[in-house]
Amino acid sequence: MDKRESMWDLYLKKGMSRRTFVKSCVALTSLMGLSSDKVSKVVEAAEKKPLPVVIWIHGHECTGCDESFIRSGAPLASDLVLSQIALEYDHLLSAASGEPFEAHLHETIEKYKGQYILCVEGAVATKDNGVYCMSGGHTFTSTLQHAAQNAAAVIAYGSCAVSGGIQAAKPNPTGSSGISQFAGKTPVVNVPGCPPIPEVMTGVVMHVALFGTIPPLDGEGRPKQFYGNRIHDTCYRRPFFDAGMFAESYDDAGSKAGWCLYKLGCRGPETYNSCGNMRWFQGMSYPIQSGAPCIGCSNAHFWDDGAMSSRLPKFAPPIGDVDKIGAGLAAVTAVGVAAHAAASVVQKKKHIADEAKKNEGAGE
Ligand code: FSX
Ligand code: SF4
Ligand code: F3S
Repeated sequence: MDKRESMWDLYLKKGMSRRTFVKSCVALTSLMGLSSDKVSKVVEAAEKKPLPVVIWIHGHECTGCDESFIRSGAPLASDLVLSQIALEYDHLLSAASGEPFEAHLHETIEKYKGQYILCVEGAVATKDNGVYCMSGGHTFTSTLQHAAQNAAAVIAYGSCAVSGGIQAAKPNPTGSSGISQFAGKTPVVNVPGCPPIPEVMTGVVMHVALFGTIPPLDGEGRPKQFYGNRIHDTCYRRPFFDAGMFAESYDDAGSKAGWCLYKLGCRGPETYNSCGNMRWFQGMSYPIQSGAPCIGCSNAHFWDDGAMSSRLPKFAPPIGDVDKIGAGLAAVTAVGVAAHAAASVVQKKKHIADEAKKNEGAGE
């Protein structure tokens, strides 16, 4: 096989400084959820390891995942694609098309057998021998099987690839499912979300690329560093949940003042993802910050689970109990436990309720 360049080789070739290289390695270390004492290991790997060959295929989906990925801010997707990985094939990003493009896919698989990372977006349409999802004259099922079984690792990118997504929603006319059953013995990393946070994808790809292993996974095959917390655990509206202060409609004064969106069907209490701490678009915002409840887009079968309805989350107190939480906190205050925290919450509740009344009055 020809000698492939490392990330450092490429930085040198482009005339980029050692300082820029080390800065990129520091950024990658934090992106992979590693502690700062691992920076030297990342630098060493980035100096020596050849750029990872990545093949990126798309099945039954909306392409929103790749659209999310190309908006990765830290690192920029362009830096990743041009300087940190060797992206050999991508249905969306490659300029080539037609027979030479398809031939290149098969050549890459042969040439880098057992070494490349396969990123997969979209579900597999299994019904009627896979005819509902075809490209280049092949069913996606056969392309996926061939590419996955010869890969070093497979990354199932997006809820469609992980569990079938909207294609698998009832009545699932195409027999769509997630991809893992088609990967043979190749390890699969699940990165759910519709779409997932772009920097999460970058972090997972670079972890496999630089360390040659998949990151630590939870019981559902998701990288622990990104899916270890519920949205509810890191939500900035959480003090209002604890105080029993809930928005009653999308645009009421409470919603605008940051009250909890639980009564509007927020799935934060049952959804694991990093939206609350990483946020989107370089930390700019995320659904709850924009006034929309979490619809649980990282959960399997969230479409069938009433994602767009105001059904209350399964793993939180029933609404009657939730309404009592604020009163419960006040009682706790009375016996002097967590007095300051609870009192400030109750005080805030009164203050915000007064403000909300004022605003509503002003709006009439
Ligand atoms: Fe699914 Fe992704 Fe949702 Fe769309 O590739 S996870 S429908 S954002 O595009 O597959
Ligand atoms: Fe945040 Fe939703 Fe939890 Fe309320 S229910 S605290 S809005 S995650
Ligand atoms: Fe999805 Fe909920 Fe985050 S809807 S984008 S997991 S806040």
